[in-house]
Amino acid sequence: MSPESTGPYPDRQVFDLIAQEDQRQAECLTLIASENHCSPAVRAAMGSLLTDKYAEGYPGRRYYGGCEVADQIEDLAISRAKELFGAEHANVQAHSGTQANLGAYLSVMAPGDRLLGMALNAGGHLSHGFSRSHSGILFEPTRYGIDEGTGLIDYDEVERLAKERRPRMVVAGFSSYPRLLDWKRMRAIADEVGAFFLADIAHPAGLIAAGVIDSPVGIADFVTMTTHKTLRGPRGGMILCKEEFAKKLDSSVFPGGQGGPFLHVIAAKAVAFGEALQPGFKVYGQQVLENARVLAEALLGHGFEIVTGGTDNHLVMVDLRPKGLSGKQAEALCLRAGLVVNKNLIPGDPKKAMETSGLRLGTAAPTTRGMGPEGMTEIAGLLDRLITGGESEMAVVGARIRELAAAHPLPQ
Ligand code: DSN
Repeated sequence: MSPESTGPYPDRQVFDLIAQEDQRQAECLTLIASENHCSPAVRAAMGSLLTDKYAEGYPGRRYYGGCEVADQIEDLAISRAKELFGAEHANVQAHSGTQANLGAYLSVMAPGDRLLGMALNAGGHLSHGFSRSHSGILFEPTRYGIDEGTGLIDYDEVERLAKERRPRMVVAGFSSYPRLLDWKRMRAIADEVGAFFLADIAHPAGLIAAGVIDSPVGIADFVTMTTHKTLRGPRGGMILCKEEFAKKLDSSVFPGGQGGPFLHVIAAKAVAFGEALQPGFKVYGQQVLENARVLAEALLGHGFEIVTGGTDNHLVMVDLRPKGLSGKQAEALCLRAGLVVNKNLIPGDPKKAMETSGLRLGTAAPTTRGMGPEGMTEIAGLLDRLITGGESEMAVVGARIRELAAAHPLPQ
């Protein structure tokens, strides 16, 4: 979009920056596990006039006039979400994953109640009880970690902590755990201590929607997610729950935690759910998994350590210690060559979160661009050349990454 095409007062500053971002995304390869490239239809819905409309409340019960279309849009998003995940109830208003979690917590918890969630440095999320998150300030958090030897969740330890702390809410979910979660075991642990169980599927939501990994829907009381990661929708959140919690959940989201819903984003969520209901999305999910598996194997072949030895989802956690580089150094090298990745703590990491000993890679975005196993094998080789050779490899690797990006354009 040119600044001139935006109307009589072209804002060069902003639209030139947007053009720069378009170019950055097109010319680089994004391997950030929480990012993806949504469709032009999703973006068109987000850029629609719906952004101008206030619709506080829920379909049929709004505090503003003129919500006839808004109601249809939100109803459509809700019904598609329920169909996609086989859920009894869906709230599509949560602005983000963190808002979704707070909305779900506060529908059945009171300040001071206990929350058991995965520690941030073990792969959990800020909103699972981190001390400086509202989830850790409002509630009394206990955090479970992972076995530092295997990198896996020790469910016996989660059970022990649950029995000791008797939380009101048990949370399962992650932002950097490359394996599947045992939803049934977590449910059993929650039941043993009379707790609610929340499954945060922010990362694998698209894989679950595609039916290529197990779903916690029907097992957990609440299932929260973001809609922009593997689910490939607009930036936002969503909450599914059993019908018995529907009323409490809705009033916890609005008026509890938010005012007016973002109707333009809700419309874009509806579009993304519609896309995920197509048969092609299952193929996409299978390819994301296969690509991650191939990427992990190829990296192992280049002498990288991979946390847990591989992956069952879209995430590959690379332990850089055998290569003698920190995550921060590796991230900077990759970025200069056009490979966008993020540094990440690994189990038992001796380094701080701003330095780290690891990298987190994800295959959702390159798979959207049509890359397959061959591409993953090549990326592993390029990553190795960069990390082993450093500056001397920069020009050649950078040129090849630009070629790969050009050969795999963003969705249009
Ligand atoms: N920032 C997200 C991620 O990268 O996993 C979690 O909120």
